[in-house]
Amino acid sequence: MNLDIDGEIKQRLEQAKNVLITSHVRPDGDAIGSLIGLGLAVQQAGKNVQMVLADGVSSTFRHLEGAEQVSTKVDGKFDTFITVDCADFKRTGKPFEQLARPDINIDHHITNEKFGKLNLVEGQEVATAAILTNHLPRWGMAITQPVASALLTGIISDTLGFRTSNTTPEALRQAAQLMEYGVDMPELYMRALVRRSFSSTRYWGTGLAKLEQKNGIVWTTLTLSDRKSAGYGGNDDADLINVISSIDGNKVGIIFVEQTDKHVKVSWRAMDTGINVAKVAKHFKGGGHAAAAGADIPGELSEVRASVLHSTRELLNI
Ligand SMILES: [Mn+2]
Repeated sequence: MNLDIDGEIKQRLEQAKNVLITSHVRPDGDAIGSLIGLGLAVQQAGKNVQMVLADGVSSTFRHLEGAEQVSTKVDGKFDTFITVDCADFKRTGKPFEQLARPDINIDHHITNEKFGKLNLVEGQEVATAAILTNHLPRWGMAITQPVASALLTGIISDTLGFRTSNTTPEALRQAAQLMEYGVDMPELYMRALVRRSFSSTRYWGTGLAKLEQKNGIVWTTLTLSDRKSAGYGGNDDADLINVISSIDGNKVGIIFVEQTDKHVKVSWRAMDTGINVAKVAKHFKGGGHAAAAGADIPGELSEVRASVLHSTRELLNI
């Protein structure tokens, strides 16, 4: 029988006994929500599930049921390996460096490299969690309240609360459908997007104090010592990019986050429709979406910043 992608994934999951699921480093709400949503659904179907994230679950998302099961190391045997919300296999991080390519790759990034044996890549969906909302029932997997909470968190996070330009009526219908499972949407919304820790707010302060703008680009830089002095434990921008990209009078927002091993994590946001920042991210071997993209660029902070500002202007004609 010639199966379609849903048929093939369903069959693969039915045969599975021990399932390993992961997502990308510095996981956002969609990475975590998709991982936990799929993980719990597969578990409820009677499989052993290992949910692993190289960087673990940040405190922002630890309220999700299932977050306590997420580990940072692969432990023991598995027969089925799944990645979610991961455009590039290398972005799974260190624990996965020696592993063979995954059996199933589920993602919504237009730059996805289709590195899985089975690839469910839907670039028009607002979140990987939105893909799972549609497909889990087709694989015979039940959406329960904890699964719905995790998936709704993914949709809320990637659409920044339904305000990104790719938000569709379909995304609102998916969210409404997930709410029907008794999910507390305002609470999930507050947790994912509004509530902040004291240290991450201080960290924002250091980034905001260094804000610069030139030629339609607005940017800031966060260093290792900024994190130390703010007492911020993560190695990301604490979503400051979403504040940067709300600053009027610019076309592109960029944030530079210094990393320990001599590289810089760069995030771009397009603030004008018609600008595709994935193009410039791709130039630096990163990826993402037209409106939001990122890359890990080796080198010293000031050099990376100069090169990125130059290429952003040149490649995007701004
Ligand atoms: Mn996503």
